[in-house]
Amino acid sequence: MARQERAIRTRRAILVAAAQVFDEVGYEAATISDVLKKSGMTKGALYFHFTSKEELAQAVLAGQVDSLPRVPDQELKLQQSLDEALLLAYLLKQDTGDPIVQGSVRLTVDQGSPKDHLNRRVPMQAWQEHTHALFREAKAKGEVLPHADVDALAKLFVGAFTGVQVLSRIMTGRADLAERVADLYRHLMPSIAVPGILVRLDFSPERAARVHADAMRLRETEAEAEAEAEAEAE
Ligand code: XVR
Repeated sequence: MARQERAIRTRRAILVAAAQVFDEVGYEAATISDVLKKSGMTKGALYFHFTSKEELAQAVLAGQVDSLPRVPDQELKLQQSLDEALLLAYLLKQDTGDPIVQGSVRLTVDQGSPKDHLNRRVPMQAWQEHTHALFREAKAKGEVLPHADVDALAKLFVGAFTGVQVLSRIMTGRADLAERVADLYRHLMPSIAVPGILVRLDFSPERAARVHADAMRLRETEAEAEAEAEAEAE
């Protein structure tokens, strides 16, 4: 294995372990030695990639949006946006979910203290931009009501998602998150979608597991294609 590839894997293993530790005990209580224990890496390897707990947390936060698998493209961009929300809900679920996503979201929504110097705006900014871009695409395709302000709506959706996520975690340990997210979209979409598109959207919470399975399959196919291209290049 090329040295560079090994370094990328080591860095990723450390980040996964850090996200798990942050999710379990929160930022304040987490220690580098917890991360070392969980990752099985050496101190030297960790400090080669990250110089402090703060840097680890910032890297986990920065990777929040990019660490998510892509959902399959949909003809309706508003359905694709709904699918992304359902996928995120699924990945946040305690047992079936993804530890990096859970850990980074905990870091994001924990209020923390100004002394921790964590920049929680980084992932939220990325979500706003990502959601805005998808809404803009939907608008260009004629899915969106002409007077709708897609920038304001993107911010509203990110804020509302965060709100139902926190509430669902408190009330049910996120067991009902997919349902809450489906409800959210059912109620907000009429402010964005033109009527002809609205009736074609699938809001069922059961869709979350299907979107997740499809996204994982897509990720595997892409990884295989990448490995093949690499083998050919050698
Ligand atoms: O932007 C998002 C979607 O487009 C749905 C609206 C999700 C934003 C999630 C923000 C994240 C940070 C804390 O979730 C939290 O609870 C996919």
